[in-house]
Amino acid sequence: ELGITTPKGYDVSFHYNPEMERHHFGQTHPMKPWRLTLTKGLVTAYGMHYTMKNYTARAATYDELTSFHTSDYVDFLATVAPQPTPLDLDGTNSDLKFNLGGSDCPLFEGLYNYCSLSGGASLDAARKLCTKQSDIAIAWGGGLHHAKRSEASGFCYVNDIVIAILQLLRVHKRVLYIDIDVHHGDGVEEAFFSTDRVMTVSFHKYDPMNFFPGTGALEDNGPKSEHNPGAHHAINVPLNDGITDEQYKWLFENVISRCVEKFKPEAIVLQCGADSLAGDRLGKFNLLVQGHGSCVEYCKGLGLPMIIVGGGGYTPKNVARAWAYETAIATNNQSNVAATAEIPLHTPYRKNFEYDSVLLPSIEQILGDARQNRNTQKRLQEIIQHVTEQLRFVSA
Ligand code: ZLM
Ligand code: CA
Ligand code: ZN
Repeated sequence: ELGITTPKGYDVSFHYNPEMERHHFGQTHPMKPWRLTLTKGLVTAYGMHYTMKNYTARAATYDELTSFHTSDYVDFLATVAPQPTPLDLDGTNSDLKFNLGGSDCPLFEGLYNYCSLSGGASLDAARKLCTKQSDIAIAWGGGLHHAKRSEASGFCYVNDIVIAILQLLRVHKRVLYIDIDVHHGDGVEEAFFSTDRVMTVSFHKYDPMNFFPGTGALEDNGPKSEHNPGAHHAINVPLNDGITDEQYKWLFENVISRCVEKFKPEAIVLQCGADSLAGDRLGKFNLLVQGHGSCVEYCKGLGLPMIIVGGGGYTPKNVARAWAYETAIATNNQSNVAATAEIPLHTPYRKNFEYDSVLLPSIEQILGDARQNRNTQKRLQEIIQHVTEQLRFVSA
């Protein structure tokens, strides 16, 4: 063991079910549930499990799933037979029922179990916050932000985040949702379009013709119909490829501090999609584990009860690095992680880690050369300007 002492700090809980990793979307599908096993392996290798409460997440019940989703949709998810991955690779097959069975959202073996486990973990996390048994509750198996009330979308079938936020709203007046996945958090945004009790903030790559899901423009701040209390409560931060740690951290802190100041949330849900890291199979940012983690650090520093969920992340070893590092931030184990920059030898998954087996590889180690940064400082200033103007309409 590494001689880890229990650091003073927040009560942290970790909600995980090893059953999730047994599910496969298909041979070459980007979403690999075993990245959760890799994450848990690293967390354990560093001894972080001694400094938080560990819960085996249960499956969400039918009633819990239908707190957001329609029963038609959940019934179909529960009963539809698994189907082989379709050959229709462009996924433009519009006669799919509930958008299920295309190449993005295949009908694989055990799908309903997988969805319920993801939902159960995030919901357990929410309940721990509601009862004040946890200050920070972590559910890396959640974060599936594209799922709609009655439709699967972008590798997401059940929106565990919406279900968890609905639970938080039983106890907390206002919930701030923050999404650092490289994709727009459209499902969560849409679910809370008509309430002023949830503010959603998504940072994402925005290129409507070429990048999924194509929504989340700077000017999209919630439907501005006359009597919609939810207007102005959707904040979008559209970005281009190549953004660096320094820019992202600066933008994140500027945007989030303003949101917190005006909206005065009583709880935070942070979606930590790791496809915003450099070297991701789908994302093209230049973020290091440190830059991604600085968002978790900043949110923790706000001192509000917080749920941390996963999300995207398609280069499994980098996902595990980021989520282990972020677990360390939550549990105050950061110094242990930094001091042991080399991944501990006894991790059973060490063979999965390249780059000399370090936890915090440099951009050169990951990419050879950084991607060209297509974000100008001027544009980032404009974003902050627009967000500030939107927030004039928001009050606690
Ligand atoms: N084609 N296989 C992010 C969700 C992103 C829609 C274009 C599918 C893929 C992708 C699937 C093995 C989160 C789109 C893409 C080809 C229609 C997306 C199966 C490769 C594969 O090799 C693949 C046969 C597949 C899917 C790439 N799909 C890349 N990008 C997006 C969805 C989810 O990270 O935000 C949260 C978990 N879909 O661009 C198409 C339009 C389907
Ligand atoms: Ca996002
Ligand atoms: Zn994503």
